[in-house]
Amino acid sequence: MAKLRKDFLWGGAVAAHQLEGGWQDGGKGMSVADVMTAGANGVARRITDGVLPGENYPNHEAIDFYRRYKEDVKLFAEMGFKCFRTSIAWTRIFPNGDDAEPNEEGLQFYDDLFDECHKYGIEPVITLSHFEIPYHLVTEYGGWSNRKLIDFFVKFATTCFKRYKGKVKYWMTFNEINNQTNYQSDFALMTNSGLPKHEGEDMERTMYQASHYELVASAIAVQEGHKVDPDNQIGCMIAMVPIYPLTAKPTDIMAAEKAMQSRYWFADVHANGRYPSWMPIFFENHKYNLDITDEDLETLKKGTVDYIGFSYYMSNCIEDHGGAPEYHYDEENNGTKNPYVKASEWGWAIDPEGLRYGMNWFNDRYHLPQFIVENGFGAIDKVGADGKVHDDYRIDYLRRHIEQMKLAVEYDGIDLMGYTPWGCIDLVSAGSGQMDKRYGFIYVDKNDAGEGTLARSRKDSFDWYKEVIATNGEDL
Ligand code: P53
Repeated sequence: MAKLRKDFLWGGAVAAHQLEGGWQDGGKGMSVADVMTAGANGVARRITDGVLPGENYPNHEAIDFYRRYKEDVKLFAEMGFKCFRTSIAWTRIFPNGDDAEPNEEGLQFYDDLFDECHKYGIEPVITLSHFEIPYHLVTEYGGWSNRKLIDFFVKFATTCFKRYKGKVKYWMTFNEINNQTNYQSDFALMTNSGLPKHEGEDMERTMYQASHYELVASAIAVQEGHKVDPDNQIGCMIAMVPIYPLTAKPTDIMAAEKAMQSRYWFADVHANGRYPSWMPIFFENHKYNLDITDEDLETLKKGTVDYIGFSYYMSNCIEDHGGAPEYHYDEENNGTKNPYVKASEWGWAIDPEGLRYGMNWFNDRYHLPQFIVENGFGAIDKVGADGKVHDDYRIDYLRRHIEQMKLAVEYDGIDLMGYTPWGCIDLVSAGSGQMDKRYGFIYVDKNDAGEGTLARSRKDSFDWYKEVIATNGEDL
């Protein structure tokens, strides 16, 4: 029976904009995350027209990792982290996105952070674009609807590959690039692609165009990254939310299959280097007339990824919605409740087997190593009378997912590089902007109202995860 690799990358994951704060420090420019207000459970974040007085922007301070990272990395080391996944805020390196020269102070910050990680033998795992596009690229260029973004991104990526050569080996290009399948969502369009919604614009078409430019940019970055250092491992990052058929009715099966195609074609392009066969037909039937050149298609072929990085939180479910023969997928409205699984307070279906299913699904299609770069349980934590958070519900969620992850390795033969649970330290929720939706092993004293000392403390899950790592996943 196969086992987890000896050098399995246990760690934790975050993104720059959700924990750093210091939104104007060290020459940083404004990103799309800086114009998003705090929402609540069930209340969407608003995207404002620039930073407006009187609004609450939780990412501006976040948990002040920008100043406290040494203390935090020390706690990660205490848990035995082998790796730490974060992103490089594009706006620390190129404050406006189209600057001629990078910002030295921003580059230095990540040098210092990576040095601090290596001090403890912690390998940085870096996402280049994680929901934090320079806001200037949105207002001046229309975000990723503009082909010029390819050059800006490639310049950013190449600057990072060169600067951090020898310090960073594991990279990913675009975080959860397939979230924008939900083109009806202002949040998904803005965070993935810096696309504001315009009245009368077919946002589905715009989403396909923007995604194409991103995939071309990713393919160029992969090639550049390999040129700078052939040891670089550069992956994609896909949000794996399996979509199951509600019943065995053949049209439910077909609706689910087509929904999976609509959500995961991004991975096909990243890994196979070409569009799947249904897509040119889909574009033609919808008269999309996209800007996809022959040269682009060549680039996609040459820039395939080294591994499949993915997040896994939940599964989804669908029934035939009368869409035959195309089965056009509307992510916002086509989902249905799966009667066999319970959901979190935020309505996210808790489905550990879905993780194993997703891993098999990727493996059958791409035959590449995989890296689970996000998984976790967002919950309201209560500090006990003893001053500690007793988060047995989080331990339970993670334990059940790690069990399934191990089965995928042991029985299904999947080559798994590592596992980095999301929000290893409490941080600002991407979807809701809340602080009180927590994922961490480390508690941060700050609430939705922004009150608290920002002090860090260990939850019960901290000690549990430390043991999991120490035994390479044997002691759960
Ligand atoms: P939050 C939606 C569905 C699945 C994953 O999410 C998602 C989202 C966007 O909200 O995002 C990823 O904070 C993302 C992280 C994010 C994390 O999941 O809404 O890569 O930035 O924080 C958890 O609870």
